[in-house]
Amino acid sequence: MARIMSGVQPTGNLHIGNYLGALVNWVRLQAEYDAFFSIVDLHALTQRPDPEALRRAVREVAIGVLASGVDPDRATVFVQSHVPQHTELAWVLMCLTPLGDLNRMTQFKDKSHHQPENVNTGLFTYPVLQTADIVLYRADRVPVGEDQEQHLELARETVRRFNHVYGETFPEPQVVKSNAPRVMGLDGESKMSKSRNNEIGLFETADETMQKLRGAKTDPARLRKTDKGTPEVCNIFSYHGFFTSESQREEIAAGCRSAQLGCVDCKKMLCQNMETVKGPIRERAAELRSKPKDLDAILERGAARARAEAEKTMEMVRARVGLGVRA
Ligand code: AQP
Repeated sequence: MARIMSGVQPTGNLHIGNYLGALVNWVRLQAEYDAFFSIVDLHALTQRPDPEALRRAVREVAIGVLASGVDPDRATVFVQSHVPQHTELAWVLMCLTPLGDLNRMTQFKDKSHHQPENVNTGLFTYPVLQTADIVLYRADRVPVGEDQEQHLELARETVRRFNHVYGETFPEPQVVKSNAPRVMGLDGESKMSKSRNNEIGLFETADETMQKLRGAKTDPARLRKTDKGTPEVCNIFSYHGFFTSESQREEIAAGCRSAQLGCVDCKKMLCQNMETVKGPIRERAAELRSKPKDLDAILERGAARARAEAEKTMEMVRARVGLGVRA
């Protein structure tokens, strides 16, 4: 069975961008692949989170992954820092990665811009740790959103370099494209992000979501209810693409174009449709939250399997690069 690996950062609450862009795929792919899904807490340290908040976020993100339908009996679900081999391999790969390659990473530039007070080395070497996350499990495929494609290209380059220098060791990981590679934020300007305050939370109630939707950008040319709108340029209409049936979308588009349907009503319909997805996830999350020991056991089981696989890889890597004492 081919293998996939993917991760999610515990940097805040999961949002519908993470759900549509990543988790929906994870659930689909766990049936076809030997899947490794990680809550990548070492990556989250690049944002210097409050320790208690980080611990909480790790649990909440794990709960979100499971509540979305990832089955720990099928997939290996684990926390990155429970497998120390990630950082060991990252160091080996860092020693193979030219500075210039990392300098080109747009996410580093973007994140440095958004946290100018904390442009740390971890933020810069983040893609190398991400490469280690993938190749540690010798993954063939990696499901990611559009924002991660450049990092994946770097991972492939690193694999080629390692295999060239030390002999064929890792498969070159291929991207599995998401059906929702870039879900936009409520601002309609940047991708939905945990740290940008532009998100619809996966665990939010319908009331909380509606409150956020009220202030969300729509067709900028539609200033009054009586103005005719253009659904194709409306961010809210793009969300309908993920949550609303085709026939209702056609009705909404016609109502918007003719000014028969106002933006608030359009948002209410979206909120209702989202709730049919988010409601059951919220219920499963509440159930998981009420049994913390079960969650611990799931994550410990996942970590044990991940460590065993990671150690197999590291034994090979250490031997190839010349680490360890051997006669
Ligand atoms: N807006 C998005 N649209 C589609 N996919 C998305 N992903 C994230 N945002 C969107 C995908 O979700 C997975 C996990 O992402 P992550 O938590 O590891 O990091 P991220 O991409 O940096 O997500 P955020 O929410 O933007 O986090 P912060 O604000 O902390 O940087 C990945 O597969 C990602 O592609």
